[in-house]
Amino acid sequence: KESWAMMFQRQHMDPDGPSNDSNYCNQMMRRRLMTEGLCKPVNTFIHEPLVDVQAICLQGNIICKNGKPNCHKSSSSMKITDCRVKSSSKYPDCDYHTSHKERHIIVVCGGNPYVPAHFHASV
Ligand code: T3P
Repeated sequence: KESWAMMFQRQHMDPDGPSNDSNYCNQMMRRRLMTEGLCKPVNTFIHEPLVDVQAICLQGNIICKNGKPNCHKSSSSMKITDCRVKSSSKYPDCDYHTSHKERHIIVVCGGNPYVPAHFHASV
């Protein structure tokens, strides 16, 4: 079974990316299996080394939007790509806007070892 940690890596890690074309999200959302059953509406890919993203779990502990205390904000800004489904998109032809950004990211950490399990937000 896929663990939360493995699922986070599948859905959110692309350290060697992005390829600089506007089709990035259409390709990656399909390749990473987020267009099965529905088009996942919003998803962020992180273009930084895995160790640097895992290290966020040791940084700034903050309260998540749901009131839980296990959110962590990166001390540096990170290269990310936000994928957001277009309003004209019709499943199974999932069609996404691609936007490259540099932001601090907030992840939810869990488990032992204590590693990223969910993407929370970028700020
Ligand atoms: P997951 O829990 O699989 O990481 O918030 C619901 C989902 O949307 C959650 O998926 C995280 C994802 N999401 C992003 O990937 N980027 C964002 O900026 C936001 C707000 C949500």
